[in-house]
Amino acid sequence: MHFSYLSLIRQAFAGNAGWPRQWRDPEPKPGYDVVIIGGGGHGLATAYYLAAEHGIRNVAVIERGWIGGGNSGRNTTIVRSNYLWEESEALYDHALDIWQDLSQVLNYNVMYSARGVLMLAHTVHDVQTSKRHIHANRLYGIDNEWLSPEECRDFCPPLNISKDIRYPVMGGALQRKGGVARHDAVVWGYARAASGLGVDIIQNCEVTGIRRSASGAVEAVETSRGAIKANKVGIVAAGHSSVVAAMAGVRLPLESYPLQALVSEPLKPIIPCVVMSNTIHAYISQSDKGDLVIGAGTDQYVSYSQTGGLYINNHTIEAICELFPTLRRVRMMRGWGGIVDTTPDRSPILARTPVPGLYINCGWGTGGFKATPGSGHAFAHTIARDEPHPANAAFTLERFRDGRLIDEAAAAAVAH
Ligand code: FAD
Ligand code: PYC
Repeated sequence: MHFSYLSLIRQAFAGNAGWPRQWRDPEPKPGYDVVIIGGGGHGLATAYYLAAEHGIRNVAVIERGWIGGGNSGRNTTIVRSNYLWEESEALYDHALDIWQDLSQVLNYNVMYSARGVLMLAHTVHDVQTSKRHIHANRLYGIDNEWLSPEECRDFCPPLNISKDIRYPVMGGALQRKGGVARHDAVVWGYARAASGLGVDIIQNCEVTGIRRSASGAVEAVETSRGAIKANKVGIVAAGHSSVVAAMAGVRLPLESYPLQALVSEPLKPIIPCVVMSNTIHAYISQSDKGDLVIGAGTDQYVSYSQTGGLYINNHTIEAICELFPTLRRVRMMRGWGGIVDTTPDRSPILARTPVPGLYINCGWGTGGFKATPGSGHAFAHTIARDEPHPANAAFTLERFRDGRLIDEAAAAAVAH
């Protein structure tokens, strides 16, 4: 991509053959050192760190639609690192460290805002698991603290803590360093910085096959714009990872589910932080434009539909109105779905595969946005050196064979 003031408009018309030459996506070269399949935040961050930190600039990011058109541009932008197990704490905190000065590093305002993530507890079980998380996080040096119902209300004044609602608030776990960032800015920031270092970003180009040599190693990708040779290939195609990996004969333990979100009309500032509730399946924050950004749990059934079931949004809105009665008359403007791929232990796979030269970054399920910088950083290391970075060493494919699972179902914070 070549970026200019009109980049926003051009992204909306990513089939840009009619645009002046300097605005068009590059034609794919016959071959690259590394081809990244998928132009979401994780794929673009990987390309950026390959170029910026490993000096590997002969890189292409192949995107079948437009960059950021997948989950990266569809999520509710929540950033936090309050996961349960040390392996995850290391990975998500690695990302949180990078978020701190990402805007300066990319010279692009990604609007990271550490306004605090408050995860509510509504049952005795919630209280116990939240406190377990808090203790585990503090032992690891991650900030997380328990708030009483009144302290929750003081932190987020519109929150209803009355005792007569269906699931009264019994307290909450607050990670002050958590917050939000602007999802499309993250994509554009990484894309512009990678492009500036020589990475080719090729939109409207679908990968349809992965070719292997007689020795079994990866040698090329087949695309809707012809074959492109590649010494190494990284699959970063959330929601469709298993379909793409199958092109190289690799089976992945993934299921794909729709996950939905919706936004309201813009309002004056009213929700000062992020509030999440796994028990009643809803989470909310307010964007800097003023829209309330609301998300749901996953659909009950596997599907590739980017709409999702209507009942999910009704249920979510009911839950939000119970927690925030003052929002009852707010109008919702838009809703959408994304396809998330989930592993059996709800932790990602970020690793080499049994196919030489083929690497996989997938399985982030409902929670990969927050990981974008850390994931790209660690995945670039894995591809460049053919060995994992310490932050992703445990997130192998083999853990499902060996039973070394990293069970984060409770920490996913979104109902599955
Ligand atoms: P994507 O952005 O989906 O990029 C993958 C790309 O691969 C796509 O652009 C796709 O077009 C491309 N692709 C697929 N197949 C091919 C092919 N054959 N050839 C070429 N390209 C291909 N996470 C959080 O941490 N916090 C949140 O608040 C949060 N909220 C969410 C809310 C919703 C509604 C959804 C759907 C997800 C949410 N997530 C959240 C999860 C998060 O969005 C994802 O984990 C993350 O964005 C994944 O990024 P990615 O770059 O891997 O994938
Ligand atoms: O992982 O924090 C998260 C999240 C929020 C909404 C969807 N995922």
